[in-house]
Amino acid sequence: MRSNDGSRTGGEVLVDQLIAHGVRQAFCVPGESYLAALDAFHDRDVTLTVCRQEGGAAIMAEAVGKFTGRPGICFTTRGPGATNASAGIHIARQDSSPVIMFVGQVAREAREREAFQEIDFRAVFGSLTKWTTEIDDAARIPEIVSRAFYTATSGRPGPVVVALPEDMLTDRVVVADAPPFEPVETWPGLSDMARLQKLLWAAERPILLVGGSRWSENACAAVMRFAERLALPVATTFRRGHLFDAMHPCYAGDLGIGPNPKLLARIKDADLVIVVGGRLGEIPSQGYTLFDIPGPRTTFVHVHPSAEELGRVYHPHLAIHATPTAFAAVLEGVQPPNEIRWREATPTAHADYLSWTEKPNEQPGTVNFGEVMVWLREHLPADAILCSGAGNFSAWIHRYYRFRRYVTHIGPTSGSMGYGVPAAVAIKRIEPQRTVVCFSGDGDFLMNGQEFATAVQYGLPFVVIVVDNSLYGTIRMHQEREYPGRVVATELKNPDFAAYARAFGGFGVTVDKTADFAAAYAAAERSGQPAIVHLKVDPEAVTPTATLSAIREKALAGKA
Ligand SMILES: Cc1ncc(C[n+]2csc(CCOP(=O)(O)OP(=O)(O)O)c2C)c(N)n1
Ligand SMILES: [Mg+2]
Repeated sequence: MRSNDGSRTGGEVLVDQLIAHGVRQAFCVPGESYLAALDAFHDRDVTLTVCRQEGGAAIMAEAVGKFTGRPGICFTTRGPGATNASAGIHIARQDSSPVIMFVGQVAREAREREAFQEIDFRAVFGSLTKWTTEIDDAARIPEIVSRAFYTATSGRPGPVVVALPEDMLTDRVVVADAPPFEPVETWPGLSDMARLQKLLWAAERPILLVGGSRWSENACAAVMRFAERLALPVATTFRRGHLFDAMHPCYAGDLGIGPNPKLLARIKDADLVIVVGGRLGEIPSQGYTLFDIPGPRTTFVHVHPSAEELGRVYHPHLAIHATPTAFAAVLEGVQPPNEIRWREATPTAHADYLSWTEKPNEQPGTVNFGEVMVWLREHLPADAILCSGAGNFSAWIHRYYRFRRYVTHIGPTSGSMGYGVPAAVAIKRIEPQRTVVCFSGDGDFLMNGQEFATAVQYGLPFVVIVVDNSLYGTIRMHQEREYPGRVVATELKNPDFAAYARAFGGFGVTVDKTADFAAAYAAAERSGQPAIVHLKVDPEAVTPTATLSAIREKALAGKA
């Protein structure tokens, strides 16, 4: 309840800061530790989505951060809530997504006694976040929350954890709101761009790799225009396929797990590699084998929004400390050389991409997931948003789907299972008019499948495709490679996922033949409810190219 004397509780001041900084959606699992903050949502125009597990709430916040570039917000309770949420905080870190998690904390007077559910947040979250803090004085909420927004978004974005002692939230204070924050852009210098132009003029076989965060629709369009003017081949890095239109004549493909060998060869052979936005982490760098560390032999340009990332792994010939949005905005000033020596190679790179992704291989069993992905690529609207978790099933998405627009793929570059369902809930919540499709493995789905209940509770009609091979398939694949025939802890006995959907109040359908998929998907969409399409694939079909048995036999032959 708001008072008339101009004072507000700590909880009210906190929620008013969220509004001041433009927050319209937050995600939570309630806790008695932050009742006063919950109460402040009662009369305020911020939509609070109540979730079933804090891991789900934190992933929802991360998905909002990834989609909007502004901090996704979640609220959790002390030790048990915050530690449940830690998977989402880790994703925000690895994926460079802005997230602020507010956590209830024991009363100030009880601290350090290991009071009920007390944890030392700075110690527990210190290495996962960009900043972890605790607010001791309600009058400082505007200052600290403002800093949290700047910290989460500036440079390389990431997670911030703010602990809220329970009694601090009920203190009454008279304090002004903070002015609204705006993410800080870092612009490349004129001399940086002149040096980049010089390197391009000297190049024979350049390639641009785009990844990371701090992009926008305009920035992606500017990079596409630049690529067109210079006939420059462009590849996207792991799970950032949406940064460049796959059907653009300069698109050379996706540099993730199991990339097109022709793309890899092209990157290895390039005499100028320009990495924009990403870190070129372990997955896109193919286990750090693509370039020498610290000194790549090819001419290496790194454009990154964080000064700390430049030179961290790769010594760049040219380091440009800039956000991708600012870098893209000044690309118009870069002139092509008189003769573009690589002009002929770029259409070949695109043709190689198209033929690599055109037609799925034959697969064992009656469902070919590759053909399902091709059907979806031909039938989903170009602005449909695909959410996915981690597991081998995602290889078919990366291989056969062709992302055409910015943030049409929301997936964890951190490879965290259980991501898809909560991400789809969050995206459908903020973009209700867009088509949202979630892809989960059978293992992956059950890590946060409980958030399907959240989708039902809020009436969020999206379709989850559960790719069920009755396996922790990725691990089984590695197991067969390293320890052929010695199966341990990788087989799964699964529920009927269509019945699971119905039990939650959604729509469920099972597909065990490729030809039945289109009708099942149409029925799921028509239902107007959250829906699960349970896709039963053969355990042998463990990758788009190799069967389980073939992987085992190859490993056995190698050991013989
Ligand atoms: C949270 C989390 N736990 C464990 C892992 C390790 N892991 C990676 S893939 C995988 C199996 C995925 O199984 P499933 O979702 O069924 O997909 P599949 O590989 O069978 O297609 C596991 C256990 C992980 N990446 N993330
Ligand atoms: Mg599986």
